[in-house]
Amino acid sequence: MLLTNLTAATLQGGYGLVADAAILIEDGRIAWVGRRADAPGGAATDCGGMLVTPGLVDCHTHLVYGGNRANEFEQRLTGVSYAEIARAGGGIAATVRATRNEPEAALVVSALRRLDCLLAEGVTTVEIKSGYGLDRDTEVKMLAVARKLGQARPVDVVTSYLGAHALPPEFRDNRAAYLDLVCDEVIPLVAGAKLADAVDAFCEGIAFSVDETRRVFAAAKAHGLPVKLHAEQLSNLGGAKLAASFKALSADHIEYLDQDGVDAMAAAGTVAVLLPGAFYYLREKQLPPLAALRQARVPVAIATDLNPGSSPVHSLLATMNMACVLFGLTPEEALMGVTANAARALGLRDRGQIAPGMKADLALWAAERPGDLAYPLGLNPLRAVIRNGELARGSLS
Ligand code: DI6
Ligand code: FE
Repeated sequence: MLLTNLTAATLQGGYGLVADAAILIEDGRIAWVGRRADAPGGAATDCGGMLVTPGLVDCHTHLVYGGNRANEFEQRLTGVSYAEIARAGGGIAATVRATRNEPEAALVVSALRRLDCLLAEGVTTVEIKSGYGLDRDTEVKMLAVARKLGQARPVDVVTSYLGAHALPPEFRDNRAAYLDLVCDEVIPLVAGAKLADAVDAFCEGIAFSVDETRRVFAAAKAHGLPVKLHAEQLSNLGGAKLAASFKALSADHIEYLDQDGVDAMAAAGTVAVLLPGAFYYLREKQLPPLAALRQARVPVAIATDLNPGSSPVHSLLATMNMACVLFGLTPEEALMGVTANAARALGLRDRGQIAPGMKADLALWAAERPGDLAYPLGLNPLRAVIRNGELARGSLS
């Protein structure tokens, strides 16, 4: 397939713009990209001047879950805090109860509705975490649902086991026994069954300590799984530094990250994943240290964090806009954050750029320039998606 009459944002070193571009696709991969005038011959598909980018990558979601927490959104707006709701048995614990009670088929149906919102905006790779089951069987159920989503839709699903998300109520008086379950039983199981591609944890005062997280990471490494971490979201515990010491793929949230943490991430090649949706919903004030991350050349990705509590955000385009308006990213950084750097945050070196040898996952937009993607809110300029070299959505003309 030879695509012509495109403006290509290749994401090679920034936007990597090629005007009047052509792209040759062979066997599901990009075979060639460049100026149309230099393109190889053969039958061409005229794309009518559309903008083409790599397919988008949402590298941090919790989109498989049971129930609904709109009631908590209403409560918070009458002055009850996120922490008070959690102490009263709501919050993550409420979603855990609902997720345990829902059959797998029902979880697939509700998750597909959320996933379809992302796909409608050009997402071709999505990461999905467990962490709302906490017991072995419900965690396995969540990861199995995530795998099924990838068979039901034209999207690559990458999974993370997030057993260390919250302490389940049945272990209230025995934290060590819960970590035994996570490390000695569930990690070996989900690694062996290839249900999880990575292991995540929530390192925070209200969740797990640095020492507890270290134990989880050691078990992950022992079973050959890479790690990533919810770190420095509400306070600075030094989680990102620990993550970097395990060569983590990413440290996520990181509003409270300090210079020590930035330097450790830079040295380890750990990606900074910013989640402006959670910052927005929780009306946080502490901004992530963007200047220090830029200075240290830490790659920055952004993601929806789609979850029922702190970030019921179903739009990666809106997330790009929030990253610009709330965190001060440039539209170019925002686009890098949902393509090249998001792929890197998942350890995937075969996507996120339009370059020879890369997977032919492309999003085509009715837009003149790549800066148009982060600029509006609520406008979806997507016209077509190509996945593995085949048209998966929309039309090319
Ligand atoms: N950090 C978050 O913001 C979410 N999980 C996490 O570790 C919150 C998830 C929820 O409130 O359900
Ligand atoms: Fe999260």
